[in-house]
Amino acid sequence: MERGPVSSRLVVISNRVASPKAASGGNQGGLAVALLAALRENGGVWFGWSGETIDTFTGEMDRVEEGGVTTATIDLEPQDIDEYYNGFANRTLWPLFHDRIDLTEFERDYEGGYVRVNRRFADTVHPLIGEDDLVWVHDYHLIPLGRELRRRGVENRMGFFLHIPWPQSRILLSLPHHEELVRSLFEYDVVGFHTQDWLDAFREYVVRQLGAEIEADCVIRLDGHAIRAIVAPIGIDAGEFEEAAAGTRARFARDRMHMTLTGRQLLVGVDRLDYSKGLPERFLSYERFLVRNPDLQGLVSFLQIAPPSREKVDTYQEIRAQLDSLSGRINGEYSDIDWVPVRYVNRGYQREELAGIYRAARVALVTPLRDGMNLVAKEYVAAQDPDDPGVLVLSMFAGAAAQLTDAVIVNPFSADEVADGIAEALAMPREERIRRWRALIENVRREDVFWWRDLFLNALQKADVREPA
Ligand code: GDG
Repeated sequence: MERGPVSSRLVVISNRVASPKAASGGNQGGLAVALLAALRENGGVWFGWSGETIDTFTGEMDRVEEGGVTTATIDLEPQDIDEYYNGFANRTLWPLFHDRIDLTEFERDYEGGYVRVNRRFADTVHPLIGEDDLVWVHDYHLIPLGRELRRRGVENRMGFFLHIPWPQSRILLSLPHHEELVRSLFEYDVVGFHTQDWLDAFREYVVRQLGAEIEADCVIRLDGHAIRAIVAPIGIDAGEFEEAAAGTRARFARDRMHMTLTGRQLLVGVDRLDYSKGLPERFLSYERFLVRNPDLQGLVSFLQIAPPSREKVDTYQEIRAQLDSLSGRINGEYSDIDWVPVRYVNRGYQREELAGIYRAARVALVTPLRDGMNLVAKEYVAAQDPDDPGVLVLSMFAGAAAQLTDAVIVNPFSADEVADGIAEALAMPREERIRRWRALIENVRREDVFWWRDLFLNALQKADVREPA
């Protein structure tokens, strides 16, 4: 396989933009680190929404240049944010693509806002794209952006990466104008997914529903446009995370944890507060574990870190209320004067602190109901002590399960199975923990975020340049 970075200048476009300052301070995720590194090496632009609002859209960009990288952001109108971000992206596509048709809202205004903001993005970013630049668009917020850029005469190589799952056709069919949305993906040259499952679901839809033809292994043709549809599982910056876990700040967090654990085994979960992450199911599974293993009550402690997200969307308020009530009920029922079974924390921590908390935990519970990849699973592995590593309990419905096959794989919908998985993880002898962890860390190190980036960009670099329309 071809490795190594490509040489073209890059234009990265995503809903939000990572700040080079925060990334160099080690306070941003692996994705930001990897993309900023490529932008620094090749020069380029990262474009997106500033997170701010403005009364009337002007298309004026806030540009910050640093070390050959320009970050360029625009402000959006409150209506744009309601309809595009909180609307079509997070009330329609997110739940639908995570198999939650029951939570999906179909509103014409949302779709209108989505198209409008994609046009605004295209109008503003278009002049920043140089002749030989590679254009890399990220995620479900911006599916039609490629089409909008082509309409404005952009002939560059353009790639799209989907960070969330691709749904089964029967689910996608419920989206009004689904065909138009999916057809717009054929304006890119490369379309990437985390797993073969997501790619297969995409292929099934475009072949059966749109009549696309599979030409070669990963080349799909529709109406004269050929795209390369590839599997490119995202990784983490494993080296950086392993270092963070061994650093002072991590050690401090770990010591703080150990002080309160007084010999108990720690189970940890770290997730954005999102219904796709299977948090109520996880709490109930842990309760099932306590019921089934009365001798272990008082000897374990479950810490769930869940920083709130997308708070304007009601389904996110509902999941929060549900978890407040569940954690309260479980604690009310099982606590003792000197033991609380669940510590449920609605705040975020610094990355280094998280690394220390992961390392203090004998078991990680990563049990989403549906997840494009799940980076927490990989971070947990990277943070472990090689001589005494913990055990990853991982949902079969996380994209990460395709790579992390040496985890304890569970069905997150079955409280019994997850409870058994917890018991198995806690009872696992050290030799087996070490054996499994070595297999896991080997994958996390090899298929890291730089490997992912190069895999995608090499495929994109190889694409033929489009003929002018
Ligand atoms: C989407 C897809 C895919 C969490 N709490 C804190 C914190 N985090 C960090 C984690 C991790 C990241 O947030 C979450 O990444 P995930 O991959 O788990 O999930 P999503 O946010 O849903 O991401 C997902 C991903 O895109 C990449 O393609 O894997 O499937 O849904 O890095 O560590 N970070 C800090 N404090 C916290 O309290 N600093």
